[in-house]
Amino acid sequence: MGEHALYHIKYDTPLTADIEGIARPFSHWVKTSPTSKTVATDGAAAIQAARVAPGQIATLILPADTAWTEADGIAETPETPPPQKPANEAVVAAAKALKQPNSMLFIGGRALRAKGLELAGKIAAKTGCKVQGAGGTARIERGAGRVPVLRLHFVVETAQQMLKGTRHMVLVGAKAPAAFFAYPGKPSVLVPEGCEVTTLCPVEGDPIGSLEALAAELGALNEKPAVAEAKRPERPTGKFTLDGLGQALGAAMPEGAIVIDESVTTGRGFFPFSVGAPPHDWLNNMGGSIGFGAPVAVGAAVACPDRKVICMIGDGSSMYTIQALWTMARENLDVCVLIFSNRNYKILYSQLADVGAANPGPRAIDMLTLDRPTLEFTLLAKGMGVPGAKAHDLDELNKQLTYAMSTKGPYLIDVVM
Ligand SMILES: Cc1ncc(C[n+]2csc(CCOP(=O)(O)OP(=O)(O)O)c2C)c(N)n1
Repeated sequence: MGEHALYHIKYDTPLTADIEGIARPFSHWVKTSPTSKTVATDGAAAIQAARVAPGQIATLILPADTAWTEADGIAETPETPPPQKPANEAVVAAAKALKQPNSMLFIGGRALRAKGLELAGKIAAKTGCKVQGAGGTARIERGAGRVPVLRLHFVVETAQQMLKGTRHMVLVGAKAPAAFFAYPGKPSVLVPEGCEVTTLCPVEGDPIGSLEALAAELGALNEKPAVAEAKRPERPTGKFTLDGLGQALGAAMPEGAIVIDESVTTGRGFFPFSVGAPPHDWLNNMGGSIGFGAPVAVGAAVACPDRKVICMIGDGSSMYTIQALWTMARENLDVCVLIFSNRNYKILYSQLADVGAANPGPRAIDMLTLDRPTLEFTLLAKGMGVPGAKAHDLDELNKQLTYAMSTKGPYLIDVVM
């Protein structure tokens, strides 16, 4: 991150600010490198900090004059301390818990990559435990041949239903499940009453090493995990339904697709329709602030130019970072952007009801609608150099998806719901 030359700060010119203070809430590691001589070693330390499990944000602030004064040369990046392996007692305790009836392996972080899921699948095959994904999942490797997993639902009652009856929960790379928000009369803690929780691996631990140790302790390493078979849904037809949208996606996504999911209320039930699609990655927002989808799609497409990126965004969320379309055009990134135009901040209606505001008045409703004027996403895209089209029903969407999947470069589909 840039900063004025430090000798310039006392003149209080524009852009003078407490930059460390701004960066700190979003960073695990913050440092201002005072001179060009320290930039290399501080840069190496920042890389080391960023590599600490499960992945950290390191912010290195560089005063302007570090760019125009002599440096000392390249510094070696120190080894990153490896994440802690679980103690043997923790492995034994987790194995004991999972051997009980109604047990659950609750996983997050790197446990959701193919290798972690395979180990979780072996453990489930051996013990009969349920495998449940956390609610916040940065990246899941899924599709045909992989062990399928569901994310814990955002809605409290649905999440409780998913966890119901669990008596023993073992955490690997995840915190004990808690509701996203507090609501009057609803629990913050989602762990069922009387359920015993065992932490095998904390979020900053080593999920793969932990699952390996657990599988070995259980004698599960040679088990055959239940994997998703290769199977796509039929192409749906007719009017839009949420399931139909999931089917259209499951029918169209190519092997190696990177799906960015900021679909908010629209895509919550999409997983079953792509469980047997060719292997792909599914990226979700770990934070909760909207606007993550389009910039993450840019990053994914730059990182993986040979893979199709499918970026699903709610119409409300899309408006926070819509300028990413211009970057997609400028860099000719292979991204298919799907905007779900339900003309509302739909999730906020249920949030309002959940805090007890059952009958919102016209002014409240007005703050949740996105219809006056109607957002013309194909025109916005065109203005930023991205071609696109509207889809008014599932048949049009199938056609648009077929076209977008068979051509390279950015393309936007406005799903007019
Ligand atoms: C930066 C930021 N601003 C505001 C919010 C509050 N918020 C959460 S979801 C949401 C609306 C999302 O609307 P949309 O993307 O259209 O999806 P829908 O709810 O209609 O499915 C808002 C405003 C937030 N989480 N982050």
